[in-house]
Amino acid sequence: MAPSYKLTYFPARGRAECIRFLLSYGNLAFEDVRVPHEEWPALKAQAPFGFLPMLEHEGKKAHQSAAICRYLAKKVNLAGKDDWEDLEIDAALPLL
Ligand SMILES: N[C@@H](CCC(=O)N[C@@H](CS)C(=O)NCC(=O)O)C(=O)O
Repeated sequence: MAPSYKLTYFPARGRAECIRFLLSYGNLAFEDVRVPHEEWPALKAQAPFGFLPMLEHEGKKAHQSAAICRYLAKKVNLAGKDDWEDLEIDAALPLL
């Protein structure tokens, strides 16, 4: 069966690595698509905001690495236990 998550990014760690970590931590199988830079211009128009990373799941497309990480952190029980801990986690993120 095909993985239910598909992560698309460039052949780099960059803004996708935290997403890869969370998917792997949660044993959530995912297709790890790494678009060669020379192929990107032809695909850019299909990305929701014209940039990567993009996470696809059940026919939906998500963008913005921090938002994707928050979503996955909840899925794999790594989110804060309350709003204050969520704030502290967000504050620890680099500017994205
Ligand atoms: N705020 C976005 C920024 C995404 C972003 O800047 N992506 C860059 C790669 S790190 C990109 O897609 N560059 C190609 C382009 O803009 O055409 C996020 O965190 O996901």
